[in-house]
Amino acid sequence: METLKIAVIPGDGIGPEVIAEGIKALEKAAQLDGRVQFEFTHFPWGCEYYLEHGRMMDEDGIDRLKDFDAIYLGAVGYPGVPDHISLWDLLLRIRKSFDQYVNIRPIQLLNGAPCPLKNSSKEKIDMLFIRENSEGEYSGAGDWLFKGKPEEVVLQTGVFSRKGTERIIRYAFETAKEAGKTVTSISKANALNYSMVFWDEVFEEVSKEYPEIQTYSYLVDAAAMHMITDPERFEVVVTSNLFGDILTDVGAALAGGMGLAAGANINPEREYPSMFEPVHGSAPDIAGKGVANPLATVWSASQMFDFFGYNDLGEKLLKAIEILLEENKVLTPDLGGSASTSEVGDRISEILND
Ligand code: GGG
Repeated sequence: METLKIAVIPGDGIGPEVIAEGIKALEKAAQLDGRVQFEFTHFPWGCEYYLEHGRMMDEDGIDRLKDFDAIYLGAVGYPGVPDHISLWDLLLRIRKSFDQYVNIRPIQLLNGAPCPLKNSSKEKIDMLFIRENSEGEYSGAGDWLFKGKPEEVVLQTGVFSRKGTERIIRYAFETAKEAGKTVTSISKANALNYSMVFWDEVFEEVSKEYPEIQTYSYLVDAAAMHMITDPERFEVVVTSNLFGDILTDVGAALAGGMGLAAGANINPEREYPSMFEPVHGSAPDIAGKGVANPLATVWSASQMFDFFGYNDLGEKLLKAIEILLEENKVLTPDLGGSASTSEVGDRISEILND
């Protein structure tokens, strides 16, 4: 039996609540199957840790995480710690240190999930967002000059390297090739006259290696509109770090809300651990109430199974989510129900058992 060592960072707010249910689902599916087992090690990193130690994680945290097969993360950010510190010192630090340059976010409307486009005949929503996850608008490069003075100027630099741009676009084409899908590139070359002109050129170049794949290109503003008016046109979508972050929240709204938005931060070369996390944040307004929706975290667990080659288990977990949604009985308040976070996790386990 294979043993996978998973570093668990529950993080802040609802993070620990949803992660507990994700672990429950991973363990149940693995136990019923018998080919794989998990060894979980918890790390108490996050905003509380920051308030005590002045940093979001141990000084040697990145070194310690190297020993794991994967990382399972809940959420980061809490009032009292500036959001840019909590994000950069934990989540983005891990993504960058481990060159997790692919952020895979499925936008898939499962049967039973609520959709604001219901009855509009435009409800076939099955997109796979491939978001560049290592540079671009999230490069961290910039400056803050003449702070507090009338001539104050702030610079935030987007960095688009040839290596970084080529590899994410190529990853999208490889994904589409395997799935027999189209590839859509989303950029903004009319306004961002260096970075996005370059992005479009690289997309054009790489697309020539895949003449059998149909391609489309949209400006990000038009894409945001089309995602709502005609979501069926999007299959595999490749876009930059910031655009991907924003558009996948639009996608989440179409496919059941943030409680159903899953994500995987992948280092495809497997030189370093990859990280699986729900897209949502720490939701301080509902933290500690036991009502957070754990399904996005369970879905991220399904992505973890896929990543390790247990695609049948990944599908089984996704199917369990769909059955639960179709039953329409054990759902958290965001989906119109009155069940608790752990009741949803328990029902997932029961469905896996059936
Ligand atoms: N689930 C992890 C989390 O707390 N994400 C919040 C967030 O703001 N993420 C930004 C990003 O994915 O770039």
